[in-house]
Amino acid sequence: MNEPVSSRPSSGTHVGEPDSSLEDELLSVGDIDGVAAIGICGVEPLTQSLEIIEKRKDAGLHGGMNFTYRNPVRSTDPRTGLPSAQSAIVVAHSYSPATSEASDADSARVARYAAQDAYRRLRDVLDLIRSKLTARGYRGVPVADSNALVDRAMAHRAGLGWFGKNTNLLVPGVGSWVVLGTVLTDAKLTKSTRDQLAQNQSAQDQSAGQCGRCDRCLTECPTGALIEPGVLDAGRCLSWLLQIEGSFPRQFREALGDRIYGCDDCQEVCPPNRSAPEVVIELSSTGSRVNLEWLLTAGDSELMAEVGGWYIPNREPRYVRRNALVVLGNSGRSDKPAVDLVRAYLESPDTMLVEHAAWTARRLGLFELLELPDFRDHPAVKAELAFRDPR
Ligand code: B12
Ligand code: SF4
Ligand code: SF4
Repeated sequence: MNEPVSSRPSSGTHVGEPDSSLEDELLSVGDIDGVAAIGICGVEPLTQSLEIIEKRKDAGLHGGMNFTYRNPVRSTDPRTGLPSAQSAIVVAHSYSPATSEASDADSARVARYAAQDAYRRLRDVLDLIRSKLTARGYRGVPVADSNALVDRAMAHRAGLGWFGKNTNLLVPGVGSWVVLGTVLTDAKLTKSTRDQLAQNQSAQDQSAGQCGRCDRCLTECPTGALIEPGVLDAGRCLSWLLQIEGSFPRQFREALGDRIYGCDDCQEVCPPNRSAPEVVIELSSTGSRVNLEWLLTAGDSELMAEVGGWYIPNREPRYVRRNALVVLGNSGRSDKPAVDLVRAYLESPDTMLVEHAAWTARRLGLFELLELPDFRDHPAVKAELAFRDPR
C-alpha cells in the first residue's frame, strides 16, 4: 500500500469553495493496491507542454505521429474533455516490472504495459473516482491514453512525480512502471501544492534534480532515440516504429530484436525502477510472448481478436505480419518451419511483405531461397539482393 502523494495540503491554493471531505474521499483511492500515486490539480491549459509539442513538431521529432501532435492546442487544454471542469484527479497505476516469460527464438516479446491489462486496472480506478463524484452530484470524465490530453504533464502538475531523461514520468520510490490517467470534474477541489511548484520550474530543472547525473536511458537506448535528456526522436524509437505505416525502416530492423509490440529498454535500465512494487495484474490476451509461427499464419480475424488492443496502422493486420517478419529475421533460425514461413511470404501478393520477407531471408542467410526462379525476378527480391550495406 502506498501513501498518496497529495494528501490534502494544509497550504493549498483554493479554487472557490473546495469540498474538503470529498477530496479526502477521492484521495483515499490511493490506498487501493496498485495505485502508486494520486493527486489533485487545476485544469488551466498546459502551456509549457504546448510549446514543447509544437517545437518538436517543427523539428520533425514527432516522426509522423498523430496522437497529441494532431491538435496540440486541444490536447493541452484539459477542458477539452469537460468544458465545465474545475479540477482534475490524476492517478498513476503500477504494473508489474517482471512478467516476462523466458525468451526463445520461436516467439516475439510484448512490452510489459501491453503484456498486462494495465489500462483496464487504471480505468477501473478512474471509474471508481467518477462514481464517487457522481454520488455527490458532480460530473466526472475519465481520460487515459487518449489524444484528448497529455497524461504525463497532468501527472506532473498533480505532483505525482518527475520527468525522467527518458521522457517518462517517474513516481518517487516507485519509478516509471506506471500508466497514467485523469478524471476531470466540475467539483471545485483544493489543488496540490506541487501544482504551484510545477508552474514555477522548467522541465529541465526538475529532471536535473531527480535523475541526477544518471544517463543510462540515453546511452542504452538501442537506436539512440533519446537525443537529449527528455527529448525523444520518435523517428528512431522502436516503440513508435512498430506502429508506423509503410516499411519498417531498414536501419532499425536489427535493433528491433525480438520486440513485436513496445520497447522497455529505457525503463529496464533505469535505477529508480529497481524499487518498483510487484503488482499482480491479469495478463492481456497476448501475454508477454507471442508465437511467431502463429503471428505469421493466423487469419485476419483470428489475429485481430488477439492483438486488436494494439495500435496497428489503419487496423491493417499486414503491419503485425511485417513486424513479425523482422523479428523472425532476427531469430537466427534456419529450421524448416522458419524457412517455410519466409518462403510463404515471398509468395505474398503484398509487395511490402515480400520486401520484408526478402530482408528476413537475407538476414537468416537463406540466399538460395532468394535465388530461386520463382522469386529472384520480383522487384523487391532484386532490390534486396542488390542492396549493399553502407556500414
Ligand atoms: C505519443 C505517445 C508515445 C510515442 C511518443 C512518446 C514520447 N516520449 O513522445 C511513442 C509511441 C514512442 C510512445 C512510447 C512509449 N509510451 Co507512450 N504515449 C504517447 C501518448 C499518446 C502521448 C505522449 C505525448 O504527448 N508526447 C508529446 C511529448 C512532447 O511529450 P513527452 O515526450 O511526454 O514530453 C514531456 C516530458 O518529457 C517533459 N519534457 C519536455 N522537455 C523536457 C526536457 C527534459 C530535460 C525533461 C527531463 C523533460 C522534458 O515535458 C513534455 C511535455 O509534457 C501518451 C498518452 C497521452 N495521451 O498522453 C502515451 C504515454 C506517454 N506512453 C506511455 C508509455 C507506457 C509508453 C512506453 C513505455 C510504452 C512501451 N513500453 O513501448 C513507451 C516509452 C517510450 C518513451 N521513452 O517515451 C505512458 C507513460 C507512462 C509514464 N510513466 O510516463 C503514457 C502516458 C500513456 C499512459 N496513459 O500511461 N508513446
Ligand atoms: S522505448 Fe526503446 S527505442 Fe524508444 S527511447 Fe526507449 S529504449 Fe529507446
Ligand atoms: S535511467 Fe537514469 S537518467 Fe534515465 S530516467 Fe532513469 S534515472 Fe533518469
